[in-house]
Amino acid sequence: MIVFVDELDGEEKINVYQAYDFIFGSATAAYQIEGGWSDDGKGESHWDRWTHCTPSLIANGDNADVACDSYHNYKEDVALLANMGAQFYRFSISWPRILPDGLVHKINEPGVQYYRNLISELKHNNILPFATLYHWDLPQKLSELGGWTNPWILSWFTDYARLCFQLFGDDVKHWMTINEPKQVCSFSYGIGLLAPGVCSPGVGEYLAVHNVIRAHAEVYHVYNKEFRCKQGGMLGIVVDSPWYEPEDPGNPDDVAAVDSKLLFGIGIYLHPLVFGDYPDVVKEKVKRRSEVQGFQRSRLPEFNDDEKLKLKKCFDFIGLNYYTSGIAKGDRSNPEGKGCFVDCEAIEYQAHCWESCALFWLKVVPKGIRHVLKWLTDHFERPLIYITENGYADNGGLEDYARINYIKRHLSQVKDAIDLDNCNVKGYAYWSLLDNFEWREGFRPRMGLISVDYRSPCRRRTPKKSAEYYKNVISARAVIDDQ
Ligand code: PSG
Repeated sequence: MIVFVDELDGEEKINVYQAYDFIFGSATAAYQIEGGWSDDGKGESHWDRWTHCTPSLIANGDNADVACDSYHNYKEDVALLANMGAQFYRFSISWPRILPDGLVHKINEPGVQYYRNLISELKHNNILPFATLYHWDLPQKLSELGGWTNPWILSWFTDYARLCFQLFGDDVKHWMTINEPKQVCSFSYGIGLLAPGVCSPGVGEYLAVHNVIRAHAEVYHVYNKEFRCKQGGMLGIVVDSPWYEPEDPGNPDDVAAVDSKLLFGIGIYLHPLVFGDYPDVVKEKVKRRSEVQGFQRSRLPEFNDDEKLKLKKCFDFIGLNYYTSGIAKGDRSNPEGKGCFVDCEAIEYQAHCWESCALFWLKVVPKGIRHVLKWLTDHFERPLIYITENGYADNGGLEDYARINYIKRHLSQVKDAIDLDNCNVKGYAYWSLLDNFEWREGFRPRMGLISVDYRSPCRRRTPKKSAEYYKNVISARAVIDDQ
């Protein structure tokens, strides 16, 4: 049994926000659970458009029009969280539910009310709300204008964020701007596998990167200037990455490939937000390759001097989503670039011997979470980190012992990262509270602690064995081995 100690006591336990030194919770995202896709004046998101217009790109032709119907069942969701003893709930706010066409001139009051209700329900149950502003459901109208590749997104996103702080900031003390910029930039605008499906590797991809970073920074400064004093919360960004093992640890090219993968996947966002500019390795590689390809200048845009100053130290915490690991191999034989991260001069694959599950890309490699935490700690001045996602997919069923095993093994690596590597990790959210719409994979992979019956009109929820296990972990504040 490994215990997560509660270091604060006595006087310091002033209110629920400070009561725990390490908190346990669970996570979801609006599009994946809410449903009510056009209810009460909600606007269309680019995921609504993508699933409706190209169902052939989604497993089974699924869409999230109804999903878990959390738009109507949020009270039950909160009751299930409360029953597990969850200390925080990471959910996301749907931008088009609040602003149907993405802009602040038209606010959808029922959408606002939905989040007010959800947040007050959480509050009544002593569960901290952790709100993500952008978990991929961009208003369709803004998507048509280029979405994250249009620099105007800086003001669109900032206006939306400011509104959320005004509306919910008295109760929400943990804000996350963008979920997984790597998926947003490299998948949505690079290889085109997520909505809106733009295929522009190394071009549109970097425009999105540049805008995501600057938009996050704008929002951080708005929070600092207008809200921090009176609301006293924190604001972070959520990154995701596998850990990578070098194919041949004795080959310097493979060892460098590990760093290159991590720099293109997360360093490209976090390095500017800590030090004010892209990592040198990233700038050099993109410049060299752009020149070889006949571009007059690097495909990676540059920050001007004002921006460089403004970007430095631009978050209070990092959210880390960790699921799996890969093997990296140096590869310069790819001058045109293909696949994800066209310029990183490395390829990746997964080992056959790693335990697999119901999602093809998710192999179970628990020690990777400790390595990523250590990498973040070493590269970004020992940041405060919350694990904002970590989870396992199966094909359904309530006796989910493989999920229990996954949680147990990852949590004990997190504990080692804290105790042995001096990482500043303060919380863990299991992905996901509920079985939900798993993007391109539709409803087939089941990742919830709670099972959802999609055939029942009310989307009946039933806790799995893992929910019981997690409840015991939370109450013992310990990784329990005997289950
Ligand atoms: C995250 C990490 C990887 C792939 C996909 C994601 N990876 O390491 O290869 S997406 C992420 C997302 C959430 C998903 C969940 C499971 O934030 O919405 O449902 O992971 O795919």
